[in-house]
Amino acid sequence: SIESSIPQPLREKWRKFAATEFSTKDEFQKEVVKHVETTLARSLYNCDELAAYSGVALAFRDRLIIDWNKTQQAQTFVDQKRVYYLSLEFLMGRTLDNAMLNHRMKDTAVEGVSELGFRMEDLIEQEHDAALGNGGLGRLAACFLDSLASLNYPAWGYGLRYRYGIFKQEIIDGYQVEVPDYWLDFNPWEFPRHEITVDIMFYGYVRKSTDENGQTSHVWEGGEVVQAVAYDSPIPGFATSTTNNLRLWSSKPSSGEFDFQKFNSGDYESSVRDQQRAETISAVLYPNDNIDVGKELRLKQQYFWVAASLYDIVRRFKKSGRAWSEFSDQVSIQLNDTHPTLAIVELQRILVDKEHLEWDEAWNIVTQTFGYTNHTVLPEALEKWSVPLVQNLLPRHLQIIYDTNLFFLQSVERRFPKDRELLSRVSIIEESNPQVIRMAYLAIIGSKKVNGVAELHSDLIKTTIFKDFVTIFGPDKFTNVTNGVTPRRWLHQANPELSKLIADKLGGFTFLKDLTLLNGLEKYADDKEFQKDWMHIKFRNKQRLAKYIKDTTGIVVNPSALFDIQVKRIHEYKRQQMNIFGVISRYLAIKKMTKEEKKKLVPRVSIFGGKAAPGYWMAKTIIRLVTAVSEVVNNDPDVGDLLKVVFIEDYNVSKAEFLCPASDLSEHISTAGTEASGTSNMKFVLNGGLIIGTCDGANIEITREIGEDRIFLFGHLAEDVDDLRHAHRFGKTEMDPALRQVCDEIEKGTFGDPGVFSGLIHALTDGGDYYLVSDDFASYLATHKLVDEAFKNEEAWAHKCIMAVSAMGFFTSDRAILEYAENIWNLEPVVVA
Ligand code: T68
Repeated sequence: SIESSIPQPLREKWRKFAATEFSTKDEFQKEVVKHVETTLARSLYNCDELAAYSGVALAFRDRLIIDWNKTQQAQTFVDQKRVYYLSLEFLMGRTLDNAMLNHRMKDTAVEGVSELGFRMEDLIEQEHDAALGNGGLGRLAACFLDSLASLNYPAWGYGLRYRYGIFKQEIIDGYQVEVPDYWLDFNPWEFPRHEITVDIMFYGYVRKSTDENGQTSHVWEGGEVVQAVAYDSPIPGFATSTTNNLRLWSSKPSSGEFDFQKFNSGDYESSVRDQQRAETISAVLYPNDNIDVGKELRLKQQYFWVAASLYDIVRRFKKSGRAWSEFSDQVSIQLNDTHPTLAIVELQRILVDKEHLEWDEAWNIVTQTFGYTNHTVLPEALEKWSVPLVQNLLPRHLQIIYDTNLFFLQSVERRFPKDRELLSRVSIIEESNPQVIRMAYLAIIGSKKVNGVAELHSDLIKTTIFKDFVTIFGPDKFTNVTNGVTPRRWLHQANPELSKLIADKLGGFTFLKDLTLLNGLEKYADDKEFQKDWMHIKFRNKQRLAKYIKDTTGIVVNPSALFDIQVKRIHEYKRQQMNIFGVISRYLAIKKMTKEEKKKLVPRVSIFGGKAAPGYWMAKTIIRLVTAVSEVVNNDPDVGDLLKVVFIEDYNVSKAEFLCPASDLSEHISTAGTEASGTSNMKFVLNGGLIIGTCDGANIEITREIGEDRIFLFGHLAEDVDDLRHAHRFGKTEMDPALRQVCDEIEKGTFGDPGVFSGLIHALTDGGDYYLVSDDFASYLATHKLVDEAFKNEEAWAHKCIMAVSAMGFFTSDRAILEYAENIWNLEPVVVA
């Protein structure tokens, strides 16, 4: 039974006056006006768009809360297994539009708002993106939360409540400039739970203590204590009452720590310094994607978040009164990459040091509870923490890691006697100077299952970086769950017209919950009327983007041109440099064309967007080259409409929502074997665009589903990469001639001071062309020619796009979550009445 503070006889009153959800336009409007007038203390005389947005958001928030309370009560009551998704990043974007759509109330709200004197599009724009993530990994976590709720799974997300999310990007004189993203001014979607706090310790020392029975245990004490405060956000499912919880932790000085003695005795400054030191922990998201920097504050963030979350999870489990042996029947914890790996150590510490279980019994529970998802094979991204750093910050955890390693290596030694090489290869501790802890190895050893995020990637981790662990644990511990994206946000919300057109053909919006139903579109792929409607929607989405480009950059682009988009974090492995080199090559070709030749050319708009990590000099240089090329090309009268180059400032989730529907072609062109999955490839195809891409990540499975004729693949295969790199290292290669021309042009100063770009050129030559731009360049250009040819035939193009969308059912995050639930978590849904 659920505990209640209200005695039984008095509960009737509560039930009689229980909050109810608005369901008509009138009721909605009444709620909005009430919130504007009371919650916000405004009136019809001073209600601007922000106030109107706030009123609408608060009205929907009330609906969310009612469902949220119901869900939490129902889930507690049935007391089934829950999954906890631990992620340092949740890239949620905006909430209002998603809440309206998931509650199937947007049409009502649009009309209601319009009668109150506002346009819903304008109100939606008032909301700040919740940008607590870098890129794919953080957005995946957000899509998974949407699917978990939509499929009625009892699930909580746990993360950090950063005061500053990913920085805002400004482009000044062609260069990226970072501006802090303070997003908490007005955030109606979060609920501070000041009563839910956890004290977290750092530093200190470990003391052995012996009790009256002669049992020894470890006591960690004498450290500095920081308090974690919970902030909760409701996560509504689509067309269901299930509303799950995202709990983010914020740091503040623990009540004992903020020193009132100092404060009163005049040492005000140092008392404020203590406060700031505590608050620093959750102050800012590290802005790096696919790179490990190893800073102490990052380690503090990780432990702070993991310890608070585990305390919370264990507290909830203990309330159920079950035996420890049932823990992993009630709890699954998924580790989103290695960032939360300390959770493995922390649970072992709680069970052994606090709950006094035997080591082996505790370790059994731990290894039945965790699952680890790997998102990268790039060596520079694999987390390693320096032993002295951990020794100082988390002395007891280091002991547990050493013991874990010892027991693990002993078991390996028993099974593979005398293979000293193997032991040193799989040791959690790398014998470098200083020694470092290989977090991925710890995550594998402490988890029940390990998964990659696309087939190729899951194969690669088994045959390269984690090969030895497949030998040791057997192949069944390693599995694949190909990523997916939520079709609610990435089709229905981002592209309402296309969603409606599809629903008209398929007889309703059920496809949003069972995306395989899209295959019902196949039979309309040849239908000329349907093709026309389809392409018309694409055109309108391109017009909207053209207007945005004009308004924000002044560049005028022709919406009939082929829109070629590459938007994602800027990284050498993603090869935006190859894209811009290709653009330069096209520019040089146009400069040489006759009038007649120009007439036959398909006009193009090359659109780039994405953030560079602030310390990633090469990535910043790539941005500078794109902006430099755009200045030259866009102003060259020889070129006119045939080629425009645009850099979209500050790419984020809400911009992705209008970019994905507006592409004819998008670029997913990483060096084979480097992009674990990619998820924007899925979003672009789902919105009726084609892709040009390498045989990498999920591109391979997309090809398998939609068919080779509906994707433009090029370049070398992952299996060739080692040999090609080897050839470069030993100087056995010549640069591709077209690429040579591009480099010459840059070096001539056509795009401004060539010194600025020397790093990029250098990477291709003396740098050994690690990302194989030269090797893939000819095939890249040839494939772009095929794209141009294909685009000339509008009907054939429309046919390809429709056929591709009809085969995208596999790439919903619902399918991914079902696979996790069945193969990894053993989780059952809970239906809320
Ligand atoms: C991405 N990883 C993969 N990492 O690159 C992408 N890294 O292929 C995949 O589709 C996606 O994960 C989802 O699986 C990232 O986004 C990071 O952002 C990151 C953040 C911190 C440290 C390291």
